[in-house]
Amino acid sequence: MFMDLSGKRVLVIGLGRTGVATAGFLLDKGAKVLAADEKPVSELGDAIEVLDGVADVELGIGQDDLDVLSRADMIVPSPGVPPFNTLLVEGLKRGIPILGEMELACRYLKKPAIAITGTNGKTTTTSLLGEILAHCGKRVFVGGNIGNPLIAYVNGGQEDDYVVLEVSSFQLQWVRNFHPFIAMLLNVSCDHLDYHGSFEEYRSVKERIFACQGKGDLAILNADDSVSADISKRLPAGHISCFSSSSKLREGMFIDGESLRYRYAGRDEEYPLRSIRLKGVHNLENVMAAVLASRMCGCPSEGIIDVLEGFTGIPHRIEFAGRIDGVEYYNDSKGTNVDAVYRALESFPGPIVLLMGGRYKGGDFGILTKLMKERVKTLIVFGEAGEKINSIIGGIVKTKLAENLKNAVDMARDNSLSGDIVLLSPGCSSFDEFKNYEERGIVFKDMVDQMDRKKDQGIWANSLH
Ligand code: UMA
Repeated sequence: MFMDLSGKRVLVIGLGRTGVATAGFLLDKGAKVLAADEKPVSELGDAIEVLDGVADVELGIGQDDLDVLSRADMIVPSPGVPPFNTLLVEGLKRGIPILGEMELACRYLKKPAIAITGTNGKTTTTSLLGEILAHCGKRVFVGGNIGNPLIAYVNGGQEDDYVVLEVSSFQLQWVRNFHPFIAMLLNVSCDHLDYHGSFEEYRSVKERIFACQGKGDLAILNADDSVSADISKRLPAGHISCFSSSSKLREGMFIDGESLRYRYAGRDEEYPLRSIRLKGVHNLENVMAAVLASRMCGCPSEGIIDVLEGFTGIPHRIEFAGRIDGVEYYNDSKGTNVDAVYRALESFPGPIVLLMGGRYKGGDFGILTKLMKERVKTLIVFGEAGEKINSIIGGIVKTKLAENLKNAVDMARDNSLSGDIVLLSPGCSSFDEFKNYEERGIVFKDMVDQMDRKKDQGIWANSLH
């Protein structure tokens, strides 16, 4: 499936992490790169440092520069470039091949891939699985949506035993030949409707993770998820393993009293809940998915338990940010959709001061109503989506409107008492105020840190409660 890229003119759209890595790969293969971005060249940061002045790279192509299409033999859009992008729509009309970065990379991948998708839990499951495999003596590359583009990996020596990939719906948008020998779908709920246009489209894009699997491959699914149940009826994989947090399965993995139980082909193994340090039922689902995959790769259960005992999660996902005057602050900046907020709320009995806001990207906030009534004492909405969230769920509990994250954190401090949880779980993307969810999470943690220091210096001790 290798392609002869030598001398080909390839239009790369988007010059972030993926675009820059893709351009590097293409240049190594002898292609010419036509590099387009919606931002002016002066704002391209890293891309300029790497690509400016390089022979065979044409920079400064705009998003509406349709003339470039007459010179392009192929298009590689970055994951964040939506399918309705003008260059993509017109390129498709003109019959120019469009390959996503994952598609291009998988054609050069020599190592077995394990791919993880789902609306929530992808990053935790990917990191955990990577750690288990490494602990059990396997050489492993962990990449994809988690931050290291696969295209950069396939440009190197590929010396690992396994490639573990977090795969987003954006990365599945333009794949045809992507073939992981283990593919998993953790759950599917409303997300990224601003990109995919409809839930149906989002769901069908997610399903592409399984499309090229065959008899020798394994599909891992969540038995509690109705969308996955539907998908399971038409899977090409020869083996299917399921996990469930709500019912006992004849085969697969499920919660059984104080353990996770794994039953498969006569085997019966237990993973004690007390050895798992991650919070929340949703994380038990992530653990089960990672265990199923790692057992398939030959990792022994003792080695898996060792890792579970030390694994405390990933940054920005219900991450403990500090404790000030008995109030615990949690950073869930990666909770950028409604389902993630639901899962974060499930993880704490309350009382919770909940911070939601950012840029609205669709989703049914109404599903939070019941849990909010039970657990949230104050809702603080902020940013571009603040008014909208307020209009949908604002009346359910005491609600305050903040202009931005900083005001929201100040309000949270003033509205919390010892024993409360302050939870930033925005349910929206960060792009109205920040570069990405990581930056938002770091800013939140810095604010908590500052608060702690001010408290130590007695700066606002008098204004407290
Ligand atoms: N751009 C355009 N036109 C557009 C949109 C973007 O020109 O219509 C340009 C931007 O100006 C920018 C560049 O494209 O210069 C950014 O490209 P990108 O958004 O694809 O971002 P990358 O830096 O390449 O990072 C991507 C993933 N980003 C997205 O999917 C939005 C990263 O996932 C991933 O870690 C990285 O590739 C490596 O694989 C981030 C993410 O937010 C973490 N993912 C979403 C999520 O998890 O919900 C899917």
